[in-house]
Amino acid sequence: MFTASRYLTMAAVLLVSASGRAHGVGVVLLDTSQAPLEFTSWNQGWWSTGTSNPSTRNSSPFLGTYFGQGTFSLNGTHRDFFTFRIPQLQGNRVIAASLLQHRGVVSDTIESEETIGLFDVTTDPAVLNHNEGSNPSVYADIGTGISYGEFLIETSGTTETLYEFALNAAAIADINAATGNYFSVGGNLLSDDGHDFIFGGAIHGPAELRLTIVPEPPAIVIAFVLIAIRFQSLKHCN
Ligand SMILES: [Ca+2]
Ligand SMILES: [Ca+2]
Repeated sequence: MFTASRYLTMAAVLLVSASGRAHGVGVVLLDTSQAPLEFTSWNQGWWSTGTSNPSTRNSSPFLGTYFGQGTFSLNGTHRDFFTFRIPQLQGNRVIAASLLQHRGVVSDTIESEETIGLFDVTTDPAVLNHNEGSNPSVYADIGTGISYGEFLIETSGTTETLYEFALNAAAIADINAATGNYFSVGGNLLSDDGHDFIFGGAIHGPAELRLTIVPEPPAIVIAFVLIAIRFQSLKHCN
């Protein structure tokens, strides 16, 4: 006779078996040079309402406000974006994700600590990555919406200093929903007080997205767990 406790034991055995099948936790490392949406440029860049981007080939993830001189300058406030092609995960799911970026050049007047906000992007990835001219609606999208986390960073270091931004549960859910498609993140320098920028000048390689994955439990395991829970609740009712 099957009892609730026996169902629970079977479910537990199957869970162990399932996790052993795919050898536990794995890591997938992606970057913005993969699956380019335009020419040979990386799937990253900036949009601004204060200045017009001269070329969609510009992959600089310049973030914050610049006031310069000259015929062409970057005068204005900038938000940045990153797009990654998420592969099919073949029976796995993402449980953690981090965006990795080098510091690049910062403004002379930047504070020792700044706060960066990362956001969801609903703009089509092809439109997002055609970052030439200006586009107020794209600019709004990449700096607002569903938060993927706020990060207090120290701005000291070198152009090669690597930041790791651990994305929150909302981002992880969107990444899992984007397998086989593009996934984008927008950036906004939340603590910018009119003279701060980061990620300027020499950038040491494309931004990366590091995914931690685990095997999905097979449907039969989920079914056994649900049955076990059902038996347990019936037992408590009797
Ligand atoms: Ca572009
Ligand atoms: Ca948004």
